[in-house]
Amino acid sequence: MSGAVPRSHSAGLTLHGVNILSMARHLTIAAAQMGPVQKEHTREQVVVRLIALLQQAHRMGAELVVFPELALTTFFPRWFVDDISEADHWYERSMPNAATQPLFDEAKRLGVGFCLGYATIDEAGRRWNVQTLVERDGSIVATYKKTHIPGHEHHEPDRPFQHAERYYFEPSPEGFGVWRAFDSLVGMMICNDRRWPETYREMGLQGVEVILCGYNTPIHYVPDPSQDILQGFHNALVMQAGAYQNGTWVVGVAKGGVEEGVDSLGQSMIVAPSGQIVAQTLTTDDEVIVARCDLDWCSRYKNTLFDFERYRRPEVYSRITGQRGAVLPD
Ligand code: CDT
Repeated sequence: MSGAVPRSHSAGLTLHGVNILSMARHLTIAAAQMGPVQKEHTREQVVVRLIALLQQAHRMGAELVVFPELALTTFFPRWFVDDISEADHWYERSMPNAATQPLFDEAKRLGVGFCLGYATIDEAGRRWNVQTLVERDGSIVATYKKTHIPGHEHHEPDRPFQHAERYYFEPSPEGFGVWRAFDSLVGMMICNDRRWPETYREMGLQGVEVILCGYNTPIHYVPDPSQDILQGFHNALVMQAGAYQNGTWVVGVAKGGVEEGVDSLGQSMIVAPSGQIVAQTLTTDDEVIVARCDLDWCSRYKNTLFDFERYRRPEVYSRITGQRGAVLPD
């Protein structure tokens, strides 16, 4: 477990003779990384693993446990099926449901909240890649839908494996919410969202203190394999930058290892508002890391270098929302 308050923060922090540290808000968060989930693994088998991770995180003091993107199944967008209804069995119709109820029950019994990624089909038949945030009392805080859907819409048979997320999921029209939960301000993003600075800024502008992110990142990037060796670097780069530039904690959680022959990144991490990595996984298997997150550390950045109200210049940022692609000068 990482004690995520550096010595320089803890020494001599008194106000009118009271140790400010004892007043500080803390939230102990676990990143519950998963190793692969193979095609033949059932929801019930996966939920047994999730409960074991949850219990381990609880023993390590966690109040909030973050699981990966599409945690209940294998990363099925790696296969293309002409008739999409043949893929319906990868999607949840409700949450909780019979398979996941034991996870909800155990979390409530332990008084631990969690964030779970999965695929869902709603009542209108629309397909989403989502994360649901559950409070320590078992109540559902929110379900976030993935905004940036990477990969391709059509079958690309020349690839060694597909990344057809744009076939299997709609991009969320809802944007990035921030919720009052866990005595904090909590936001969510899913995998590819973490590569986009707008993701963090949208939440930063709502005062976010903790951003939760599950991911499945294949090491091999088919359109440009020169990026393969940089997967770990890019993963850390974007989450550290997003944390620092918005004065927020970021928790990134992988489903890693070799899943159905495709090697995926581990390197789950908990990043402080300073941009420093305070905990990181060492394996690509089921593994829990924990950090005691000082939520008041956020204001050190939000009230100084990144005092948005004082220093931002939205009047000269109109391109950010006014156009999608780059428009080159004449
Ligand atoms: N799941 C997901 O979004 N993965 C993407 C892979 C790269 S796009 C083929 C990611 O951004 O990690």
